[in-house]
Amino acid sequence: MELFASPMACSLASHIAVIEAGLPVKVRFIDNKKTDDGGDYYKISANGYVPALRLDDGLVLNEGPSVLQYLADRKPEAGLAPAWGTRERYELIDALNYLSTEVHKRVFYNIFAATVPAEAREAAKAQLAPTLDAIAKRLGGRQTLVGETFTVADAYLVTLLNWSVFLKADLANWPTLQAYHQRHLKRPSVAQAMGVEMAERKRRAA
Ligand SMILES: N[C@@H](CCC(=O)N[C@@H](CS)C(=O)NCC(=O)O)C(=O)O
Repeated sequence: MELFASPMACSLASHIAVIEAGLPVKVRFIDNKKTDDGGDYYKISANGYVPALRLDDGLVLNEGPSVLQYLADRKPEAGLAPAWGTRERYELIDALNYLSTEVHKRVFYNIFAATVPAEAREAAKAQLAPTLDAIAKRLGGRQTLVGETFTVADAYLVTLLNWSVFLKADLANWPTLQAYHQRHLKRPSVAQAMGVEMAERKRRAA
């Protein structure tokens, strides 16, 4: 399997999941819609976005929630997703879809994407604090977003909280989110994936 990713983009969540699950997945960074061997990334992802997980049979999954759940289901013993059919599995799907649509696309995408008109960007920036309020409410007093242990929803939320910090949102205003973020930054899989991705960013900036 191959995971196509961009350093510190939303694909970081899938990179964390790969490490957590200990799966034989090659992580390949794309740059300017080119793969690491100079290939046209649009031939892999029709939309040109990451993450994309190419399975050994050639099927490409290109949406964060499906990539994350596929990886989790390849290694059930890693506990990255509750079993299918359980109440908790639907909580996980709910959390992933919420993060992907309401948080990632509706807020962060509109802040970061160069093609978004200034007015829409300002509107999205104004949504950041209320969105962090909503996430803090969803997390409540728990240590993880779904159930009692780390799941792929946490891998996704850490990624989004990284962006909040990058945008200078002071997480001290959301103490439970700040504590959650700091705790998860120390998780070995998160530290490892972020170390690799930050090094790739540095290499590109040099
Ligand atoms: N619907 C996709 C969206 C993924 C997405 O927006 N990826 C961003 C990086 S965080 C990307 O590749 N953007 C580049 C582009 O859209 O050209 C998902 O939920 O995974």
